[in-house]
Amino acid sequence: MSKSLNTSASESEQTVAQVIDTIAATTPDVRHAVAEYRGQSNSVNPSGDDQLAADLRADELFEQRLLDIDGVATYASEERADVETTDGRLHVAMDPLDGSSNLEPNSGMGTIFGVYSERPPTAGTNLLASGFVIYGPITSMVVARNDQVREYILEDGDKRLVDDDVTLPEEPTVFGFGGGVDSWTDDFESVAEEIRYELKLRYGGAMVADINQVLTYGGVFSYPELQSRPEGKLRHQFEGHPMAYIVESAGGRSSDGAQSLLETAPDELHSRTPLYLGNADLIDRIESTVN
Ligand code: AFP
Repeated sequence: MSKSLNTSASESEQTVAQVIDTIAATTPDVRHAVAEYRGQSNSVNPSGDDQLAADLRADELFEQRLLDIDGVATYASEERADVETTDGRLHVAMDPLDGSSNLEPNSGMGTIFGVYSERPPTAGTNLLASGFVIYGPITSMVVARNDQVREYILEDGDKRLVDDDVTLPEEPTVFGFGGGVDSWTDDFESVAEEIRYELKLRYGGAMVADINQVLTYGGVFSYPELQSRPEGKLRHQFEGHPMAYIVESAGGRSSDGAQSLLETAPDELHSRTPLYLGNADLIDRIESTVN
């Protein structure tokens, strides 16, 4: 590798590390926002979902702090229509508060992020790192980078490593399927019915928590193609890609129903995609049924 390529690779690595540390350091303020900004904002996000005041506050906090990092060129978020730009090399795409409809019942929610080498909308193959935070009984963070998945406990925004090699258990135990039986296609319903008898249901309404169940116990999470909505519900760039990168780095598989989600690119910044994530055998099985 030439010297300048070496330098740019190490600068990118440094920026990725700064992004991860900045997101960790912002989590105490996001937790505070979750408690303080519980009401509706009277606005909708670019995908048409109602925005809570906490969604907007979390988005504002991450935008300000991430764009302050020298190497970050753009900030894209589920909560804003356009990509915010400044000078830099890398690009961050986020769901600042995933599962915010869990705020009212005081259930789990989180933050999802991806760091890309190209400006979004872009393919999952351009991810350099991704991760999520869970604001549960404790605050934890899972980060995938350089083919390795690590889990941290966050204390006052500082990371404490608890697992330096998160790997999907070989024997799957849990499943979580979004959308509802009445909305599923016949193909998905048939394979879901089989899996229902093999695994234990875990579905919490926040992808962060449901994916962490799969990483912990093995299994499958899906928000599939729906009869009335072939594109499913979840956002390709903000939720699909980062989670696909984590699950694949942990030894599992991702699919949009036909191929790895990472091989795909959203048509537009806020496009949605059906998604299937988890142990490879289960994803192979679902893919061969729905495709
Ligand atoms: P909210 O952020 O609007 O609560 O949506 C959460 C989410 O995008 C994802 O985290 C969940 O897996 C999924 O939607 C839950 O959708 P359902 O409410 O349709 O089950």
